[in-house]
Amino acid sequence: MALDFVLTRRQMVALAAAYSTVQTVELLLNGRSLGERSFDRKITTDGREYLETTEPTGDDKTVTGGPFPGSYTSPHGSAGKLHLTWEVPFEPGELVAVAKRGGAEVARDVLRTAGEATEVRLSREDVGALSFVTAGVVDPAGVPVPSAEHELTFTVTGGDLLGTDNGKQDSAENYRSATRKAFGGKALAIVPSGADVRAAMAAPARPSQTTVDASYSGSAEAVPANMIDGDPATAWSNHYVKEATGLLPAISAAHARDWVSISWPEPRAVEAVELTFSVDAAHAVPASIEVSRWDGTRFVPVRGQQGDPAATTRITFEPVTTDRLRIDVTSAQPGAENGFLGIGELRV
Ligand SMILES: [Ca+2]
Repeated sequence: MALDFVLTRRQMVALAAAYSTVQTVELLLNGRSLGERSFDRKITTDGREYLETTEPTGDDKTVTGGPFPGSYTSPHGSAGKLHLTWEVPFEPGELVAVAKRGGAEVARDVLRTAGEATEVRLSREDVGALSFVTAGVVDPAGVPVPSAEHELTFTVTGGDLLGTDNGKQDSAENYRSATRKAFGGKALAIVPSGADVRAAMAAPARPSQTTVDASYSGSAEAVPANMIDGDPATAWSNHYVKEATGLLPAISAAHARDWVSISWPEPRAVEAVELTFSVDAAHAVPASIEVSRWDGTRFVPVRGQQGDPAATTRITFEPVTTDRLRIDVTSAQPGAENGFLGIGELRV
């Protein structure tokens, strides 16, 4: 029995996936049931039973016939997924998956919203002459912080450090260095079994100037920095066009929502943001704008927000003292080719 989650957290909507060898799983968010989902029982071509949902997956355009055109065909002409999914509006707290057989719980897995990264916890697995020591960044309650990218430094006594890694495929860090950035909140040190390992976490560098970020950028030319370069002609944008491949058709479908954020080196009082949105064949003014401030642990919506979405708009709110704001924007035409969002300038 194995149960796990994949959580794509985009602050507002989480996609929870449960992988299970049990047919039925119930998902609960802060104690509220989000419903049960079940696999169907299917048979492989060599006669063995396995679990799969029955639904179009849209992952193979070369399939033009049968009951699920456009989807990879599983044995005996069906299609489906090997995991169960729920789309969950984001709220901080606890997400629990309960696997059930005949209505009785047989396994559960829990994901909790992490707070501020404050310490490193080590776990080790001995394999023959080697120890694989995993360093995990956690919050004060011990909850893993999957977004942590702190630099970790390993100190080894009673043996030599043999190597470090973090699972990031495009990392250019040296595998023999004692210092490694966390990826997904984790890094790994390999040492001779019996060696003692400690790990220290460097505080993330405070930005020395105003910085900006975004949940997603559609291309290398449309980066968040374009929002604060003083040039209205350059913009951050979530517009993308995925070229067609052998299996998948070209895709250019606007996200339902994205966010941008802005941070300063020191907290300051703010009471308004000014935004200029891109309006052209691909971009439209957003359907909604929501401003949140960082309270030291999480983003919370500002109070008294006023101002309607427009090509150039000023959003005001009750004054707050903060070092970070986030602006959530939703598309007026989600899924369409002309519902993308672009911000030329963001002024606070
Ligand atoms: Ca600009």
